[in-house]
Amino acid sequence: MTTVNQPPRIAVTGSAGNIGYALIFRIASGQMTGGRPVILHLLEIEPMRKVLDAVAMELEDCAFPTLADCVLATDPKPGFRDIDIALLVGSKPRGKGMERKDLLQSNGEIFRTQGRALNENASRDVKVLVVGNPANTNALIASANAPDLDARQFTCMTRLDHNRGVAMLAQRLGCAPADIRKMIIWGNHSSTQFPDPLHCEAGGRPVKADMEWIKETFVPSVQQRGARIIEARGASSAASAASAVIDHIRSWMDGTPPGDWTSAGVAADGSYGVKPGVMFSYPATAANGDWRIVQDLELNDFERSMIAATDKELREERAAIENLLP
Ligand code: NAX
Repeated sequence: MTTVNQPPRIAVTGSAGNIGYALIFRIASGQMTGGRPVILHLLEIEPMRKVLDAVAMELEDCAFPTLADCVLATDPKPGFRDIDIALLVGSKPRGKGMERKDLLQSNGEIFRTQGRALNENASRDVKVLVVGNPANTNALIASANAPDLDARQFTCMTRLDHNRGVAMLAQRLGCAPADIRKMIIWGNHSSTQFPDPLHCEAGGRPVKADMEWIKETFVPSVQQRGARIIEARGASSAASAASAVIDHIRSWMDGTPPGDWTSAGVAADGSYGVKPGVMFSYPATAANGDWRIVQDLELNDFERSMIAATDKELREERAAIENLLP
């Protein structure tokens, strides 16, 4: 296990991929750790080994004073040894003619293997963020296959969706993103997610709800933003996803600011009528390295129906991978 004086060990799977390439240089330069040194564990699959070697060469060439060491691995067992933070980004893209349930199965198997490897090899305090899609269900699988780790150590990423919501609302109101507080992404990181601006404040004042704009423009725009990027760029979001990974981990480690929360996919605990058994994105605060779901928000019928729809999809995903849960 890493001791207090040693740099944290941060593992990134899919290090040679699109998001990996946008992420690891930022981590190596200290942006995830507030300028403190880090040890990177870069994981890939064997066919990508040469590309991974090239990424490692580029890292060397940056001569970052904050990069204390770099470990390369294609096997998660040695790759996850003593790690403090696991960023599970790598997964398979949806192939031609592949059904969503086939993708759930084949990616689920990756996360079962990685959950077991984390259970056996990672630091007992490891913090896990699943980015690879379907992120919520992959996080559920990894957590379920790591019985010696607490389910609270596993999260999935909806921070990119959260940031997209903040940016769009700020644009609509003509203010800066930093003026917006209390955005919420509920549910699955998929097109059923519910970006909810109904509790937002701008410059410390509640934002007046324009239900028509929220229903017709805001919600579908946030839900479809990833697809729009793919359409325009010919590849999925990478730099903004990497930025959201940094934001999620910094919130988790450093805590969320007073008077605000963020969105994070955590194990459902019955809050807001979502029964345990899925990883669900909630409004959440972080303190002392632990997430807490924001309680007692008043929800209207529209919010309740949107939350129920995304919950339903997560139950269906769970049913499709039940065989991967011990
Ligand atoms: P890429 O296909 O560019 O990279 C994925 C990398 O993962 C590849 O290099 C691949 O070799 C590697 N990989 C596959 N299986 C692995 C394994 N078992 N161990 C280690 N590495 C493995 O995809 P990229 O654009 O980087 O996206 C990565 C994942 O993030 C995708 O599943 C994508 O859908 C998901 N996203 C999730 C987001 C979120 O907000 N949760 C937003 C961005 C992104 O769409």
